[in-house]
Amino acid sequence: MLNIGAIIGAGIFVLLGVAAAAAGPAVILSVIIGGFVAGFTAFSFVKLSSHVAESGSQYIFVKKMISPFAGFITGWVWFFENMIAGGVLSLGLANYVVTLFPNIPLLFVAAFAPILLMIVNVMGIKESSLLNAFLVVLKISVLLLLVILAFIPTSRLHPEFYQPFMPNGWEGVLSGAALIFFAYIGFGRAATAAEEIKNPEKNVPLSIIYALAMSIILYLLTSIVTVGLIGYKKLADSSSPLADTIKYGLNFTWLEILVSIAAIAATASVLLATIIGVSRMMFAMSRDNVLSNSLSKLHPKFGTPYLTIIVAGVVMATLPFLGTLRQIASVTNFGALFIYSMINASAIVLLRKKKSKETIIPISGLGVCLALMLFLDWYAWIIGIIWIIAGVLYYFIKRRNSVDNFNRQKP
Ligand code: ALA
Repeated sequence: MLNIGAIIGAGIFVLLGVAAAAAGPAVILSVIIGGFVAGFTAFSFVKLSSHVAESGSQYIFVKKMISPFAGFITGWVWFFENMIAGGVLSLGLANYVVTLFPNIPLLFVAAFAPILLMIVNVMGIKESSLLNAFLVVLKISVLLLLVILAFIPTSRLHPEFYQPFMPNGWEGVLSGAALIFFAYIGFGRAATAAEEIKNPEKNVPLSIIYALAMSIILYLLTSIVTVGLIGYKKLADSSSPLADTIKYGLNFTWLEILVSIAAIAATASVLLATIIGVSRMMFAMSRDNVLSNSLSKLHPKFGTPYLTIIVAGVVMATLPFLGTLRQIASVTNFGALFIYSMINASAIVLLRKKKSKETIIPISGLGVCLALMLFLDWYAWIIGIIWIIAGVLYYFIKRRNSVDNFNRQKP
């Protein structure tokens, strides 16, 4: 539930439109390519999480397999990616709230949502997991309903909407894949809470495989159906593409409302899982003393790392004011693909140590992650690289200071 909660969200409910604008009807291929890249990385996650069962996942994996410095940079980019993803999710959520209630200001909702979920989260993971489970069931059911109703009583898909299939060629398809990749981010989320999961060596890998397989299938069906119902141009023009698919393609008002509710639930559940993930990762890193120690303080009543949760919520609430959906999503995906490259590199180290023939899989994973990054918008690269440089500086300054302190304390 935690993994699916973290996967199905703004990607399919909102960014499908942005990706369709880039790829045309071939957004269907973009969805497959994105799933393929995620699948390779999921293999590496599975190998690593059955080897290391400690909360903090990406950061811990890279730290143990490559070096503490590489681990730190991975964790550093991970915050960045997840906080910015929080901005995409808040904006996506707000788009659907505005579909239902056109009088409420979009940015108000986008800022309010992370703050509300931050409060739920400070109150403890138990309450959050229950809410998450409910939201997960709702979003899956609605996506399935949309797919089923497109065929019942007879198919309502328009074959002409699939032609021309690739109006912007392969470059469009790959840019679409680089954008829709957002829809797959989060499949490793259970690994960030490994210490809170029973029998993590077995259950974390299983959860990654099930959650990713389910989302690939659901996304594929949804993209085929939405393109066939309203055509890619309408999808591209929409900031709430699934609600518009129903409005123009199926014309069931009740389902349009239900999809909007599910989209709000989906983006909220991913946002919730993102805040949980960010706070647990910050906790793991500050416990290791690579981030300020005060961040790992637990709340006296709820026992949650409340300071890290509050930082995450406040940053996410500010982002929707700073960029468009496509811009924030591209920057998020830069971070995600960077981290997944590091994960694949860590799996290469692990499998080489074991002299396993499977090493070729993470090698291919690393290749496809880097290749997909080339199709991201240029500003995503600039912002991402600036963040990485800031991380490198922070790491060495903090290390120098602690060496100085250590020398001063020596008699
Ligand atoms: N995969 C997540 C989403 O689509 C981040 O919302």
